[in-house]
Amino acid sequence: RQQLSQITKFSTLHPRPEGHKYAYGTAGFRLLGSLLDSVVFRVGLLAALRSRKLDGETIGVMITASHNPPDDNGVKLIDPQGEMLEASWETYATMFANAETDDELTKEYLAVAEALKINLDSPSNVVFARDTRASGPALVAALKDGLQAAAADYADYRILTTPQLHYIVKCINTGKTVTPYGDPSEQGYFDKLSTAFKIVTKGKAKPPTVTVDAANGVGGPKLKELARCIGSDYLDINIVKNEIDAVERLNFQCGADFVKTQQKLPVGLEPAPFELYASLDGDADRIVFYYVDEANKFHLLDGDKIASLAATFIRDLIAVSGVDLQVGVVQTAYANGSSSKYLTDILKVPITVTPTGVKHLHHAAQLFDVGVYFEANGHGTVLFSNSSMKTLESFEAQNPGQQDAVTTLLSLAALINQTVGDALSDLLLVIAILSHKAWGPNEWNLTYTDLPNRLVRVVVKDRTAFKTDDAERRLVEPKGLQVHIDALVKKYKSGRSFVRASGTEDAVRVYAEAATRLEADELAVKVSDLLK
Ligand code: NG1
Ligand code: ZN
Repeated sequence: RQQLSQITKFSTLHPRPEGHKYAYGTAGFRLLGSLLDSVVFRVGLLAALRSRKLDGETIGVMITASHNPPDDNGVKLIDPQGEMLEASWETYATMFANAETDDELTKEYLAVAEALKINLDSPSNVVFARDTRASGPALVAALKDGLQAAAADYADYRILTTPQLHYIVKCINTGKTVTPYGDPSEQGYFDKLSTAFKIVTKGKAKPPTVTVDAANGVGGPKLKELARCIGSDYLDINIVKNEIDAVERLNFQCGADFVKTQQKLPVGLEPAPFELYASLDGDADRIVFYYVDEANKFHLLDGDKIASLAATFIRDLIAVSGVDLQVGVVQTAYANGSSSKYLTDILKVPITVTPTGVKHLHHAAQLFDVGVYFEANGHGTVLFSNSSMKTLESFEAQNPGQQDAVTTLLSLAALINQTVGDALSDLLLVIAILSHKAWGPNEWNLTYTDLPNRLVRVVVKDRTAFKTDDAERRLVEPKGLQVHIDALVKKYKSGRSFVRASGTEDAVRVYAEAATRLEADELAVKVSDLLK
């Protein structure tokens, strides 16, 4: 068939580097940009097949390496409702990427089509975008070759944040339904968020200026445009680390990952006490907040703090409105113990704990009427179920107070990117809540005090030997190790520690928390020593 010979022909232009083993992990394929040409070409083929399997629904392909260094790049697929690629297809992605020859690749393409009864002559639609990395344009060219070889129709959305592309994919696929998600364009995204933000903050004092570290990535110019759409009467944003042309500075000594893992300010930032600061990552799907006090001490407001702020606010609005809906929070083992305790004991909000990886959190959050999920590193969002939306839309308020609360809830559902964690949407959400509460970062931080914690990366001979259960909180293999961890943890007040294999790096991670900084560090070191 013509398509198959095209694939073999185009594939010769994108040879697979010898000896490299690829794997589609929790963040798609991610490695040095120079090793990705053949992978991205092959992802193009897979995206075309995926769309055909779903009757021509539009699939997204995002080229980014998020918080990783500038020379890295990556590629991941977005399913029709803006979710991550369905897990069973990750295997095909890995298989295509590792095919040894052009012929083998073509055979696998045909084999997948046959196994899944995909008609190769049926329509196929794909949209794609990339972040600001230097290797992006060449990888886009490889992707286009893949899409062309597989005879897919495609649209190039050029430079976007990851969550913007998720939004656009969902808009396209819901465009002809009774509940379209929005206009499938970047302007549509800005309009939806800015309109919602203005409704949510209507009648409240103008929020104080927020300084945002954009990690020298795509989030900077996009946030600038979003703020312009909102207007300076409603919002003041000061963007720093916004040199997208200095490609080598992407995520360098700044950005959400740096601030969260180093637990310190972006290099060069000179903060004023008690003012609000935030850092985005390289593709603007993560955000953390922070401030310094009068003694210049740094205080981090991470994903756990965002989750509890959002859960409290939404729970209170639901109570005022009189609507019968339940808010739940989804966390991972990395959530600070104090945050879990605060949610359970003080807020009385139910918590689900899932393994690391956004798709697990997202699915668990879908089981609540309103599900708030955040990884401690600042990736997360809030999901309103379809039935909650219907309940809110048809609710007949008995008084203006109830009406106000319902209007705010509905506007929050529009302000929050429901497809995936979105730093720009989360930024507006936090600002809106703080302005409702007339809080600064210090008041927000005082809701509970984080236990000191330490995350250590340990390189081991074989990380696959580390198997866990109980949402990664307990080791089942290597056998016997968990008993020793338990014995250590018992010696520390408020001690907690767990060990798991990283899904994105060849290492295991040790997390420890305890009542004091000294003890948390000591526990982390002692548990790490058990692994040697
Ligand atoms: P791994 O490498 O599996 O720990 C890291 C982050 C996750 C998530 C993924 C995807 C930590 C401890 N882990 O996973 O939260 O963001 O990368 O990028 O931060
Ligand atoms: Zn990211």
